[in-house]
Amino acid sequence: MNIDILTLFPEMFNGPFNNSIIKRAREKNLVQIETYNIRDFSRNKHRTVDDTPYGGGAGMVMGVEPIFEAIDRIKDKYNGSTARIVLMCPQGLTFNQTLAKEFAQEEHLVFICGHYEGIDERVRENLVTDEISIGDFVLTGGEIPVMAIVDAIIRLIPGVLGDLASAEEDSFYDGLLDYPHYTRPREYRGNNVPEVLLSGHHENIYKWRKRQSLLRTLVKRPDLLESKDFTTEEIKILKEIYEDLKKLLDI
Ligand code: 4G0
Repeated sequence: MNIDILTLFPEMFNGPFNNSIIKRAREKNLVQIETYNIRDFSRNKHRTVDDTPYGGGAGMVMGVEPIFEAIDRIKDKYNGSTARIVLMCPQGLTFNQTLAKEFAQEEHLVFICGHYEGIDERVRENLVTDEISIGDFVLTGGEIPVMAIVDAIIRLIPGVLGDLASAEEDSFYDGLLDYPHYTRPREYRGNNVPEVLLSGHHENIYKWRKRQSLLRTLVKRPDLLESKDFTTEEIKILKEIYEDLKKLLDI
């Protein structure tokens, strides 16, 4: 996969994209990431990329020319790429794992990191295919959202995580929260590891984990269950949870 990022601060990406799993994915050529400094596409003497808004008002607006020319450069490089062009902004569609999976199927993605109070509307009208947000809050720029989204996408590219890890994840908690994890020691300051995990009984362990995932999701994020397709096994465990609760609450 090719990922191109338009930003005023390319150095910001050095840390996140040159460490750990993303670093390894790049070394293995599973993903090529390139940053472009929007300022390099400014044609004026002071290399500015923003200007005062038509119609007046406070603040500055990111201009059209540098962004169009940067996109031209990228399209040339891939000789007329049909890449999705994603603008990071708080008004966008909220990013989630479903979108991460969708983007992970693409061969080429372009991200535009906006700044200032706004961006000339003609960028949206002519270039942008997707407006994406990472949540209902405002940051100083789109860089940190791009880091988060690119990380979420890259870990889904085949070969980036261990095949075992990714396959397990897909089947086990599709739309559920993770179950609790423990490692040695089996007792720490009076806190014990659940007995079932020490039993070596794989079927019981599997069922305990599934139940924990379902319980956690029910308690912490019930909204996730509304759009989930339950397996027959999950429905069985949910009914057991329901019966246990009835007994507990005497109803
Ligand atoms: C306001 C994304 C702010 C408008 C970007 C960009 C938060 C997010 C910014 C724009 C951001 C998020 C119109 C490009 C930059 N803050 N929640 N700040 N435009 O994902």
